[in-house]
Amino acid sequence: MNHKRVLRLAVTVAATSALAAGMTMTLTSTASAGTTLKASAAEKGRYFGAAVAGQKLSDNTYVTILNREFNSVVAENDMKWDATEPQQGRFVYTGGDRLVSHAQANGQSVRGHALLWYQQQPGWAQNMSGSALRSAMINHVTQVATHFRGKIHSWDVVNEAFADGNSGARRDSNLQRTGNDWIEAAFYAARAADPGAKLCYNDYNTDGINAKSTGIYNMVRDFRSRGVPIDCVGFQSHLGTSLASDYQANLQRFADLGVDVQITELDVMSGGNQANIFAGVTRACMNVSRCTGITTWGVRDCDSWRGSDNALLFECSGNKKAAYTSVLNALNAGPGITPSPTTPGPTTPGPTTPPPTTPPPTTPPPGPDGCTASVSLNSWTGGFVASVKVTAGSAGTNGWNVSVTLPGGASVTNTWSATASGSTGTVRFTNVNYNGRLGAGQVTEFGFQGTGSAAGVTPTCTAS
Ligand code: G2I
Repeated sequence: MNHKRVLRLAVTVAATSALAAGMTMTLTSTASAGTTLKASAAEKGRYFGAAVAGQKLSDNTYVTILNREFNSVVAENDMKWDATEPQQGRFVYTGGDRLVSHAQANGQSVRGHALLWYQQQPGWAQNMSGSALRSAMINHVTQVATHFRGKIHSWDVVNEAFADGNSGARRDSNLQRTGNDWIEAAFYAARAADPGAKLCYNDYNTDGINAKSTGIYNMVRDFRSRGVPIDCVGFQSHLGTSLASDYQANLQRFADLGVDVQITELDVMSGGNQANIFAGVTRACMNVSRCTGITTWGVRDCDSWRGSDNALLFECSGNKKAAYTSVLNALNAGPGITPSPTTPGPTTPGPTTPPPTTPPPTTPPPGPDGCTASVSLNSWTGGFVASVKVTAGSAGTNGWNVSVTLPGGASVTNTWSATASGSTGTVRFTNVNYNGRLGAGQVTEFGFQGTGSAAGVTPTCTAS
């Protein structure tokens, strides 16, 4: 088969799968000859990223490679729970902010890693359980995602929540013991805090169709069917000396659920096969139209958590390895995509809100003067997160406030994108300076978190 035919075939496969996933895209069918990972990936509509350890940003060899080759970064450790909330309620963003500044100055997008993980929890959280931990973890998600709002391309909202082995079940952890709905509660809170970020579930040992990846697949399918706001799945891909033959098929089955897939922590054991495995992963991503980018977990071999495995694309000296060339060639040979602009994730009500009894009209009638508000609740025993949608009527608004009467015993503990007055009984939420002025029919969202139950609350909206 000649080269052109291979390319045409691959393009057809990508186009078919994208259409199956209901996505519009433009195909670029020409082979390219980019000379850096980021240029070659960008020509094909993807990003190429690296995990960055904060202290390496003062190493010249490292930074030179990072900025020349990568157009996406992720904090190897600086955005984890132990780094960002070392004491409960005391947030430290120094490392994360430094990485975001570096990225902004160098045209790199930022993956956020990781809002909730059973490892790298601060001591205070490790010692918590039950509804206290549930509130603390949702607050953590809300605070951190709010701090970085607008700056994160994709968040790993939940990392490594599934068990290894054949069970296909959740991993036991203090987070899991707060109730099986902890993952969806985290996704709702992250969506409310940063509506523009893609929200991902991220895990390892998911490099093919196996019990663990199938457990995750079933969760994602369930989330999509119920409108839980998940946009992407991360496949860490810490790999050994072989690549599962169904690696690409596994990515594709997730993509077919309507989520993006990303290779999030790629590194490969050195040895005879390293370059081939790196190329195989890259080809698989290129052949799946919803595979939007690849991140290696570090830059040079000596930056890697895998130490003597020499698992990355550059030698310590900065020299490119054979694996680098094989990845670059696979990027250049791959079919291109121009994904349609970021589609907002589902905004359907949370799990405790009953479904509407009549389907919404396709063309909404003109709104009334003033404004309307609707609430979607995510509740668990002892607490809730409420996302409130404010819609301006036909005259638009200069400002708005929304009143909510909470049942006895319920109390608001945290609010975002609005200012609350009161915390129990009737609580009044007023716009903040950037979301008060709405055009006719325009929508904005704010949220609040609380203890107790908010079941059945009905918000009323007043415009000014
Ligand atoms: O374990 C490899 C990765 C698996 N997936 C999730 C990733 O977040 C994880 O990354 C690794 C980092 O590469 C390590 O650098 O996660 C480890 C645990 O958070 C990181 O190791 C930690 C050490 O455990 C700490 O003792 C150390 O203070 O790195 C810290 C900073 O060097």
